[in-house]
Amino acid sequence: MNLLEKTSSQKAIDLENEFGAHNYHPLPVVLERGEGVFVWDVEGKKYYDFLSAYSAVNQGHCHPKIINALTEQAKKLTLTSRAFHNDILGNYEKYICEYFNFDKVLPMNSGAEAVETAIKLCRKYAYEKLGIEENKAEIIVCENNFHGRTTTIISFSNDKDARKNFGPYTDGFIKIEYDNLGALEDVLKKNSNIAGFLVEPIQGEAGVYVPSEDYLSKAKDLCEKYNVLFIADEVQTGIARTGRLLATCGNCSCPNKDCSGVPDVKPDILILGKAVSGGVYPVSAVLACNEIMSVIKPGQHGSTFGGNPIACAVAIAALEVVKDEKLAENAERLGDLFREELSKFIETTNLIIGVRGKGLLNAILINDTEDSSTAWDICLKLRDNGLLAKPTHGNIIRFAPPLVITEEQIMDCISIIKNTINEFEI
Ligand code: IF1
Repeated sequence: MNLLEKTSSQKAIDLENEFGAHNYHPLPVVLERGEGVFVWDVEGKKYYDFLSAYSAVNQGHCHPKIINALTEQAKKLTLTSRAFHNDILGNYEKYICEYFNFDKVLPMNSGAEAVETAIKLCRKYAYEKLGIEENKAEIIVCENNFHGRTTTIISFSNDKDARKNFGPYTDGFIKIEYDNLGALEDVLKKNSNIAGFLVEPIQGEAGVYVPSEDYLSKAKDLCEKYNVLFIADEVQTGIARTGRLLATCGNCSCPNKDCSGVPDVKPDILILGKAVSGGVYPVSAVLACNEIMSVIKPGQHGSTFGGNPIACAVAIAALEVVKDEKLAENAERLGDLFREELSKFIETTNLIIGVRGKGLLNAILINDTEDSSTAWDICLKLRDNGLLAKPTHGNIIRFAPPLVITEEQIMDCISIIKNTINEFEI
């Protein structure tokens, strides 16, 4: 081969650089194919995927059942808009409502759209049912949250990159410390215009920050006490990722686990995205009870693609896979194993100072300053050794493989991670 000739990977990267907006800084690897827990680059090198498209591909890449649902539906009917009915939307709505034990669903496409929908729903409910004066509603959110990229959502972010020079911002949000019940009650006590509390059950972007065990149930109790809506953003934590169908899952109708003994933290509004479709198609959803959802009337909210026939067919199949393949149980069992093995390992190295997470949403904390490139450099070595992961804020590496991973595969991945870090130290 002519050494001066560029590789396929380099060509693909160059094209993105030249013609695409530079709104990302991807790991230099160009993927061409995926199957289950594996992806292949354009040169044919095989990798374990330890990001799962930010927890969208929980069911594994190109799951045959989901792809079949996609292609069969695509041959029949793709989009009607909501100006007409279609023959699958109602079936999907019934299916997802029963699956998560809610009365009603509002289908959207991206996670951010579903968060926006939840905010609009919460505000409207506050004005029409809670008696809050128009335009005065406030929603409590947490520091270091990540809920998406729209103008309103970044208005209550405290990530500089996500916010700076995108103003003016949307009013009506009060930020409190995450995992701090005192701070939550303070605001609820002092302010009579609070409409809701929007929270991630585990903060993903903040570095897989798992709150204290009773945080969510006590926060829900406080919301009930002060009559405000508890809104869970399970876009990343939902669909079996954390070892339960939902990270807020208690004594609910979880099809995978007997949840008895764990407090039920049923949100008033549940926001889902990503793995609702197994990463095959953009599908998001907002679920609530009849009373809450009834405030939205024709013409007041919608989307051209929301609830389209392909989305419905794909989501039903993707949710069936979660049940059929007992992905919540697998995530819980292999997540425990993963943290146990890595906890033992980090005793032997001073490069890693901690491992944390729940189910198969985990992270390791690198012993270096926030702005150092150590996490990035480790990810490059992991890539060379056949495992793809991405650093997140503060020198943290997130590990979130597809939930279809087997014990043998996860042990193999643990070896790759250990060897890479050992190699790195030399
Ligand atoms: C990007 C993180 C993950 C989310 C929660 C809503 C959304 C997300 C809890 C919006 C999206 C993504 C988007 C992705 C990076 C990413 C992410 F690193 F920022 F935190 F997953 F870990 N709520 N999360 O995590 O969903 O509109 O994207 O469908 O590049 O923005 P979306």
